[in-house]
Amino acid sequence: MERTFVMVKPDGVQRGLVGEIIGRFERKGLQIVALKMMRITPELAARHYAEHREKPFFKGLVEYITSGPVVAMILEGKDCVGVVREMMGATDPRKAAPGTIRGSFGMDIGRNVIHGSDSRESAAREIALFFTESEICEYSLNLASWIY
Ligand code: FUP
Repeated sequence: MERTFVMVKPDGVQRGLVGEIIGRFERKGLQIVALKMMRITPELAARHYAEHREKPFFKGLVEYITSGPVVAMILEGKDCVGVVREMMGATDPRKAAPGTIRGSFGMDIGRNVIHGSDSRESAAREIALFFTESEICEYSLNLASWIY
């Protein structure tokens, strides 16, 4: 079973979209195995977005992601990384397909509501950055045989 890292960004929290977004993943059939509200420090932001360090938007990205609390979670399910990416939609919300999370709720690439890992490798790295082992709950859902 695959895991991915997902985060409702500060604009999603401010706009009251946390329940809507988590609800979509739950209804889809993905299992929440870790969940917390937290404030991202500039240090954590720099590590999380290390691949973008040289990009012109990096400073604004760090200011945005540290500007208010986020809701971080680990989701589990078959092909979870790809399923979440499809549900999120394209990075630029104006280009994201209607019905996706960004396509439904966003208007600006610098305020794109949600983050989700882009590969299994990124997921493993980001899960380790944001969560300790003791924050992850292993539990079986009796629903599993109805979803798969
Ligand atoms: P994604 O994997 O869809 O979150 O997109 P990227 O890793 O390419 O970008 C990470 C974040 O940088 C995006 F969520 C938004 C921000 N970004 C910009 O602000 N401007 C850009 O031109 C590209 C990305």
